[in-house]
Formats: sequence, C-alpha cells, structure tokens
Amino acid sequence: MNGQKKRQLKTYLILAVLSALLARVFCSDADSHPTTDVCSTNTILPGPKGEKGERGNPGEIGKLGKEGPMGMKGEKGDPADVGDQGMIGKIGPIGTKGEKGCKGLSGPAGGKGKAVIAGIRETDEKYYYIVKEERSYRDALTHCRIRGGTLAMPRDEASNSLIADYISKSGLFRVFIGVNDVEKEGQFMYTDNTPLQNYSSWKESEPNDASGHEDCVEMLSSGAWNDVECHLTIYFVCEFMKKKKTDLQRA
Ligand SMILES: [Ca+2]
Ligand SMILES: [Ca+2]
Repeated sequence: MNGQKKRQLKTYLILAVLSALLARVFCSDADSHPTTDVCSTNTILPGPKGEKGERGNPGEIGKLGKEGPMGMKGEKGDPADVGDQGMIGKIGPIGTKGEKGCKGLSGPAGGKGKAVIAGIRETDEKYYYIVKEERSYRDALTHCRIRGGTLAMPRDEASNSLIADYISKSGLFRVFIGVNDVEKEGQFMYTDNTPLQNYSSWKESEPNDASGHEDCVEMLSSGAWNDVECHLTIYFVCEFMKKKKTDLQRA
C-alpha cells in the first residue's frame, strides 16, 4: 500500500511537470499568434497539501562510532596487602677485623706455687718424688701425707738404691726419709709405725744420736742413712702407692 502511494505520487508529479511544459510551449507559440482562452485561463496551480504520511520503518543499525578521547586520571588506589616473607639471602662476606680491646683488670693474686719437684721416679708399685724445699721432718711428712703419700720408706736395697740414685742425679746431698725413733730412743720405725725389719742402710757409726736429739733420718746421695735432729730443714722425698685396679675396673 505504501509503495503504491509513492508510485502514484510520483506519477502525479511527472504528469504535472509535463502539463506545465506543454502549456508553456503552447502559450509561447500563442504569443506570436492571437491569444486563445486556453492559455489565458488554463493556468496550472499546485494541489492542496497531502496528509501526513505514515511513520517509516526503523532504519538499520548504525556503524560503530569513533573511539572517544582519553578519560581523566583516576584516584590513587588502596595499598595492597603485605606479601609473604622472602627467602633468606646469601651469607655476606667476612667483616674486617675489629680493634683490639682494652686491657682487662688485674686478676686476684695467685696462691703459693707448687712445690719444686726434682722430676719423678717410679717402680711397678710406687711413685717417688723429691721436693726441693727445705722443711723440718714434721712439715715434710705433712707435705707428703696431704697429697696422699708419706715420706719414702725404703724397705729393701732396690728401693733404697733408686732413691739414692735419684738424690745424686738431682745434684743433691741429703733428704729426709720416713724413718725415726721419736717414739722410743734407738727403736727406729717407718712413718706407718712399722718397725725396721730385715733391711737398713746405716752409714758407718750411725745412728749415733749425736746431740741426744737425733730422732729423724736422712739419706745421703750414697744411699747411706744418718740420724739427725728432726727440726733440721732439708729437702725430702715422698712416696705414693700406685692405685691398684679394682675387680670392677678389670672387668
Ligand atoms: Ca735418736
Ligand atoms: Ca747421726
């Protein structure tokens, strides 16, 4: 229907144009000829305005428009969460040596030094050592005892020779040994209160109890014994029993 009306309107327009052209041709000719009624009265006027046409069909979808200009810069975002702890880094190079520290405070005074010992001698059963400090018989005996021993008690030629050699090799002349007659004059005993038995090594003419108070005994570097006064202060020789292994230790 709509298409038909368009075609009709088109036809009317064509006819109207043609009529106007024909009228113009004929009337132009009439100018040179006697005027006719046709040209003077047959004027073509436009028709009345038609009614409003129907609404047209919607057009096709248009093309995509151009890309718009860049927008304004946005606001700063919120800070992100703290990330996981990273791996431990490599060990750094060794640092330079530090400066020397200040000198420390002086320490407390040391105790009395160890006794000067002229080496040590030993047998299968005992240790011997000569103490190169001059002591009375009593002090010498105490020195040996507080260390677990006693003044040396030579009970045979072997042990007596060992001690004698020890004295002479140490460049000494005399030392106290553990023999005395303090308890009963003339009855010499070892420091463990056992009497002299089958062995002694008295120097010739000794013991003589010269001053009437020679109740302690020294050994000379020759191995000979001599009774002397106990308050003399001379070097001395200690002896210590070697610890015997117990049955438990043997096991
Ligand atoms: Ca005596
Ligand atoms: Ca004497």
